[in-house]
Amino acid sequence: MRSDRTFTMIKPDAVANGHIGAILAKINEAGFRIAAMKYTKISKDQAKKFYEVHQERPFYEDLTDFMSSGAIVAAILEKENAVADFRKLIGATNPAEAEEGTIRKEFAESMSRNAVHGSDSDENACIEGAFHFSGTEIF
Ligand code: IDP
Repeated sequence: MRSDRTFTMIKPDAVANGHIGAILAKINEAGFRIAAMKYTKISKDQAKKFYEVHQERPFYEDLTDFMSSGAIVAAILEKENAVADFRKLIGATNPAEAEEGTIRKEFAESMSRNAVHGSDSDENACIEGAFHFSGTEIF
């Protein structure tokens, strides 16, 4: 299992609010290389599959409605220690608890509309990357 890749999505709130460029700048400044990227939209069924692990949680319907409500940017990012370093860069799930300088502190609207996704393990980074990209789309 490689540890130098993570998977991210710029979520519909941040896209609609015009933050794609600023968020990508922060990602680049933090030393991540973009290995794959697409501007896309996921269906409700794809969102349900992607967030399957949360299916028993009370926010599952709202989360999957939201994630399928508008365009997103999906990307695979490369850097040593990618998963942990990217989680640090995005900050806590709840932007009210996110540290200064993190992406969620700066761009998230709320706990549910929190601007970005970042994989939580090397295994999930691999699964989530494969959810959006085929081998020939990763450079
Ligand atoms: P993470 O994105 O920081 O890893 P997770 O616990 O994996 O957080 O939750 C996935 C996503 O579900 C969060 O990013 C957020 O959009 C949403 N979410 C998590 N907990 C809540 C909640 O208590 N209320 C509403 N939405 C939530």
